[in-house]
Amino acid sequence: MSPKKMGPVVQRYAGNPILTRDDVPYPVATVHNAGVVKTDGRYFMVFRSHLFNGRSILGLAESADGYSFKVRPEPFMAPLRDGVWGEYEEYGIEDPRICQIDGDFLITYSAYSRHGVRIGLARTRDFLSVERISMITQADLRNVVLFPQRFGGRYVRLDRPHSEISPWSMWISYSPDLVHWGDSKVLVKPAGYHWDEMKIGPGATPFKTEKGWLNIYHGVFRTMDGAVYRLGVILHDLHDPSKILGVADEWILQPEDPWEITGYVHNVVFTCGAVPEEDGTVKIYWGGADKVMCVGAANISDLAAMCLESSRSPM
Ligand code: BMA
Repeated sequence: MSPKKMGPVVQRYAGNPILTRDDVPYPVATVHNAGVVKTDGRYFMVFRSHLFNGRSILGLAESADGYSFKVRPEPFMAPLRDGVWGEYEEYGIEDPRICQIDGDFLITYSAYSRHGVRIGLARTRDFLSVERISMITQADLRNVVLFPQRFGGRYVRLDRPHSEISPWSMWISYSPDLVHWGDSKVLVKPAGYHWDEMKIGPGATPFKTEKGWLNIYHGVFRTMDGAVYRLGVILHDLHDPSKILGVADEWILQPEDPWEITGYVHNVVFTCGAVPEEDGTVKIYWGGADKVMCVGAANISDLAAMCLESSRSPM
């Protein structure tokens, strides 16, 4: 029996939404699409907020239990105004993912400007100060997640280039230094007439399990009523993340709560962060309708089983 038959794969937290604009001590229109990491028993959340001019900045919230978050009085990252950053962050910064590696917390985020969207990489060690490292893509790539370990001495990332010719798919690339990336190849494509047929993109930073790396991603389906964003799960080989062990055929989460169905953009659940816990569950964080933050928990073994036992073809 598939795990889904026994109940929802992701158990929503009864106190959702866990963070809204009312919790932010400076004026913002939304709180959503947050990267989350747990370190020394504390949860750090870097979340996106629209300002009232429609452009986004990143805020920081902290929690002792992963459910109840307190927002810092000042924004964590706002677009810089000078140099290369000023040029490419002019229209705002969005959708942060956090990856803990070698004692650093690396943050990848979408930087928007009149030149398109590209990905910036920043680093913090303490969530107090943050430094920009580099722009790591050219235009028209989004959803960059880093793996929290090196493979053969190289950093590894997943991303999603924009292409008119092929449906928007998930790719992998490698880097010796986090700045220069290459050896790119496509790993997973949207499946025709499937819940993720329009486009897919990496979501949360992948996390290690006994069976492989779990990658919670988003998939989009176009309907007569607009697009629907849902979450799914992919399992990558432990030693070679370019090897796909399975792509769960069924979604794990779709917009159902009122604040997922209605908000800034309707019918969206979008993840940028998940935290595996010692009890065998993972807390998955998602933005609801691009306006609020929500959390739910899933059994890690159920997610892996969905990938291994009822996989659709990756390509
Ligand atoms: C995507 C990104 C996300 C957003 C989603 C739904 O293209 O812009 O930031 O959550 O659309 O609007």
